[in-house]
Amino acid sequence: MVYQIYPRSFMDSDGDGVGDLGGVLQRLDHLADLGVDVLWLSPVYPSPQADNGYDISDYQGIDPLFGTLDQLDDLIVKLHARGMRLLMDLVVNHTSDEHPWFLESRASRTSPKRDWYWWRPPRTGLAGGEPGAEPTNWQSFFSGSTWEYDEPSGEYYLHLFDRRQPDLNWENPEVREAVYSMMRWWLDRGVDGFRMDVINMISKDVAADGHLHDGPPIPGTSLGDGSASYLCGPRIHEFLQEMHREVFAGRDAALLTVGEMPGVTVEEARLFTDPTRGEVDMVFQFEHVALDQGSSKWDVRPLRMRDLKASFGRWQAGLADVGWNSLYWDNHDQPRAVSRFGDDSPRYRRDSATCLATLLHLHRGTPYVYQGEELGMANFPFAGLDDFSDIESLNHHVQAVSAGEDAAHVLAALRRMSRDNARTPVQWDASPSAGFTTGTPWMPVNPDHVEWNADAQRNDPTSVLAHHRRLIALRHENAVVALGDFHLLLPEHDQVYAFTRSLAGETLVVVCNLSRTAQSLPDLLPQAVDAELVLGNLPVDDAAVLRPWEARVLRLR
Ligand code: ISL
Repeated sequence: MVYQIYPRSFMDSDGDGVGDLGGVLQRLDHLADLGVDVLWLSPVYPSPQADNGYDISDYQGIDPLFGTLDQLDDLIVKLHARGMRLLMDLVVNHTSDEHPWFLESRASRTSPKRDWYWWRPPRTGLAGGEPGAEPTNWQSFFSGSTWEYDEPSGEYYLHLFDRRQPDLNWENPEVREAVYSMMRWWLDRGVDGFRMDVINMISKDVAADGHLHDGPPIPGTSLGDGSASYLCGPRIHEFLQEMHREVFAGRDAALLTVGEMPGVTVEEARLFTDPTRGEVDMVFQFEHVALDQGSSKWDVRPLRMRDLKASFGRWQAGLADVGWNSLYWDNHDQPRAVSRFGDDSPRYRRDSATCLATLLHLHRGTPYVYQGEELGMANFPFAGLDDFSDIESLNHHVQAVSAGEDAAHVLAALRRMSRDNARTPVQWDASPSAGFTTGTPWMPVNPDHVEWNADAQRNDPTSVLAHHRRLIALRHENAVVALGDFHLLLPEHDQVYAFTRSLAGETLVVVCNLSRTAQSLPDLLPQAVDAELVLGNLPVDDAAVLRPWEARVLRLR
């Protein structure tokens, strides 16, 4: 399994309130105890931190905020000594607007690096900066147009995310070679692979004359949806195959790559992860984290269990013979799973966190655990707008309120969906700063840390932490968990999520009650009633009754 560290919120070693590499080094025992195989480290490179490091100004260094290159080297050595591997975050769809490449590109229309980014003149007949003069109507992920006007040169540059994150032009072979050479440099240093940020956005659908196409209008705005022009664009497979050849070929076959791919379909994922094609090992898909959303992530809807089953079920089936799934509930961009898919009321928080974990870890694929998920960390009780820090949340608030949305309604959506929910400090102990820092934490610690923390759980066999340890060990020790075929049961049931995993004559039945209502097992799965209990999240008093949020892994006799 892969454990994700968002360094600024993991552990602070120098008291400045921001987590750092020294902090990661101090907490290696926690990772080893859990059974982590691979550590994915979110960006630690020099960055103005407009998007907490996803805006990189130097790909080959460490931001002093996080420490030094020596510490990174030390981390590689210490992880390897404990049998763990390190994945770095590769953010190459865009750079920071303070990256020297962009500064040079911006300097003049004739700069040798002008073509390293997407520069375009204003729309014909309109003056630069005038509303509607943007080269395309695309809406950016972080609100507003994807185009920023550069007064001195009279042209716009493209940014799918914030204006401080200009998109690199992958059409230019020099850009690609610069990226590959940087990747080789990290591999030569000993890192074991990359998690590739929005990697399915690097190829844009551009006409031979350089023209980019408008997208369909987005209702209620003057903007359009440009995603058809940049999600899995025309050259995406070519670029990833080239990267594979130029960077990974001939190196250790154990190197690992995972491509983050918003909007990727199962059919595309089969191509991306087919080992014979030489692209990436697995992708992060977004289908299951969009099931509780309407027109946007801020339009929160109730999740229907059968939709979740249908979605996971299709991905399991789609990548059964070719390719490989990555499995996640949480990461630094998602609200906390126990609050979102589980039940974070005091009565059911522990049970639902362990139930969700069982469900995820028993699927076929590589499970990802995001820091704090193994402790059952929950969403933050945001009081007001001042408590938010994330660029996406703040930009959305400005835009939504200025478009006339009710401020209280916008705030309510932020509370549930803001990425800040995932970014509060990891709760190590019950002390005032949760053992995260001796200073003032950059984001407030969740007040529930007095009860919910690693210290309280480490030696408690019933804890969320102990349950994660057991799930991870179960996969390590059982080939059927790692490799068995997946078969969905009860597809129409709205509370019980059940499936089998089978390999070489052995069959496990996994049954999870994702509700507060007790369920009768004989009515649902008679074959499971007298099966052998391999792992459960609650003590079983009555084999016939699945209690609220109970999960069982059973072996058919
Ligand atoms: O967070 C999201 C949900 O609203 C997505 O739009 C998210 O921005 C998208 O999944 C891409 O995420 C990645 O790239 C972003 C960065 O802000 C995210 O933290 C990163 O995971 C830009 O680099």
